[in-house]
Amino acid sequence: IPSVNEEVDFSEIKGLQYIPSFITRSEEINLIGAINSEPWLDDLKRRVQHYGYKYDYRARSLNYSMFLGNLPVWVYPILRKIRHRNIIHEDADQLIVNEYLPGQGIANHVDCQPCFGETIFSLSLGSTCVMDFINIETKEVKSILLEPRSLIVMSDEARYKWSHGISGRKSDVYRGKTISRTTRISLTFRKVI
Ligand code: AKG
Repeated sequence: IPSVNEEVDFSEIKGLQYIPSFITRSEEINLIGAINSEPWLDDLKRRVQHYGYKYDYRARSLNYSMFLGNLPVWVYPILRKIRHRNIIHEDADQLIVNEYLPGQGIANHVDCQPCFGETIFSLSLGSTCVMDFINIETKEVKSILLEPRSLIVMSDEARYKWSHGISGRKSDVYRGKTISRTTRISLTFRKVI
């Protein structure tokens, strides 16, 4: 299936890589099933699950990162695929699972620089959504459509010079088309340093 993003020149954001159809539909269904059989936390505006090292943002010190246990076995095939496909990565030891209902989003942010390694990757399941990248200096905005089963890799300038976020909307307009959102689950992998 051709990806709508194929024409987007990702070199405009150095270090941004977008891989459509990174997993198959059946892998996606199995992952959603595994995630939904784990307990969700309601401590943010959306439901989340934390695995590996959980960083305590309020304490702002790595002494306060808590080891919650190993990453769950159901993500091992994804981590293996990332290694085998030679995607720039560090071995992730932290996973955040975010669930976005239509209308929910995440504020634009740059992932904490001294806390996490140089590469962050995020796998999308369920719904499409538009992710906005904002250049910290120039304020230039670039938006890309994240499709279900795609993987986005942020390193270099994409990691440090651009913030990323998702507006809390029920639908997105992308290339002149309105695309309704359904429930989206993302898996964001990072290395705690
Ligand atoms: C985060 O958890 O810091 C994210 O940026 C999540 C991004 C996503 O949902 O793909």
